[in-house]
Amino acid sequence: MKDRIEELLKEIETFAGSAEDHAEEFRLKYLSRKGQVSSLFDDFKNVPNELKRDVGQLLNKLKNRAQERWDELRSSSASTTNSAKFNFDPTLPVGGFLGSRHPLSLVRREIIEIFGRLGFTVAEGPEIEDDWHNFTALNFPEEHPARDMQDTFFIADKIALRTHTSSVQVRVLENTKPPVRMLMPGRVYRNEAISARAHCFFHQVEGLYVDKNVSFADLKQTLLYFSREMFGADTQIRLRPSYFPFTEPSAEMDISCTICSGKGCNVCKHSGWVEIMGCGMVDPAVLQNCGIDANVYSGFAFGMGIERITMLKYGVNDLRLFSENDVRFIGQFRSAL
Ligand code: 2U9
Repeated sequence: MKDRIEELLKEIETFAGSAEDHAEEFRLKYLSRKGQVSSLFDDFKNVPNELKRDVGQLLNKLKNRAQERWDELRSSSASTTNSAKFNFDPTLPVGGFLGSRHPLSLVRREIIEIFGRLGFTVAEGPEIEDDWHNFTALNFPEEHPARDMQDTFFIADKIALRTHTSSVQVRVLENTKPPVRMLMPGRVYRNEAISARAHCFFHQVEGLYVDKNVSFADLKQTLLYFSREMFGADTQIRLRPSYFPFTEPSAEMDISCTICSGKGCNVCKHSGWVEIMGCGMVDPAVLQNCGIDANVYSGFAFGMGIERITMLKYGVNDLRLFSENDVRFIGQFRSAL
């Protein structure tokens, strides 16, 4: 019997079944109720008493080793079956679609990078704002429509989702002695019905430069530089008078149409110009509200929607695409930035 056990110990080490499922074939042959190991246990009762100790030890060794071999065969056959089933080779290098940055992130980074070359740094602030930072410090009169529930998402009395990142500029000015040269990127909220041209949230970048002797000419030159870096060296700008509570004088800035270069097309409604941002000199009352002496300092500010810049730069015609996360859309944007 000892010889038979030794033989089986060797055999199970080199077991190579012929069936597709080697582990099951092994179990049936050695470990099942009618298998060879079990039948040796049945024969054990016939072993003479003086040999029982030695044979018993050897038989237990065979049983344990057979059990181990079965486990080994089961795990190796599981991995081959899975690989074959899913045609998956985990050793292959990663390829195909690795993901991409969201177009709004790309454009936000590019805006920050361009103004960064002019010395602008980035500041961020809370999306839930109080009335002072979002409206009052910025010269919004009590009866201004933006303070209305129909335009702004109020959370509590005099607490709302910010409607612009100008509130961050107020916070910066309250806490910083000029010179201040900063960009405020961030998400803002307005109570609007969602359509191809409007959304209840969008993204802005606002800019602020406050120092002694800052002039409208500085503003104009800064925005010309930005426009040409962003849309190409041939880009022209024009400023049209406008009104904002927080700037005086105020203007809206157009660039020569990115699609037809000013010749006239559907995007520019045949005018040759498209509006990209608002701007102006910071109203002295706003500087005073923030604790800055308007007799010593002056400043300019501007604000733009990142969605609008992205739509013009990449020819996107529906605002909703930016928040749907459809990879057929966002996967088209690749950049080193
Ligand atoms: C302070 C002083 C001045 C920020 C400015 C604009 C003009 C502007 C809009 C453009 C399109 C917002 O995204 S949009 O709807 N913004 O036209 N924003 S000047 O002026 C400030 C801000 C803060 C303390």
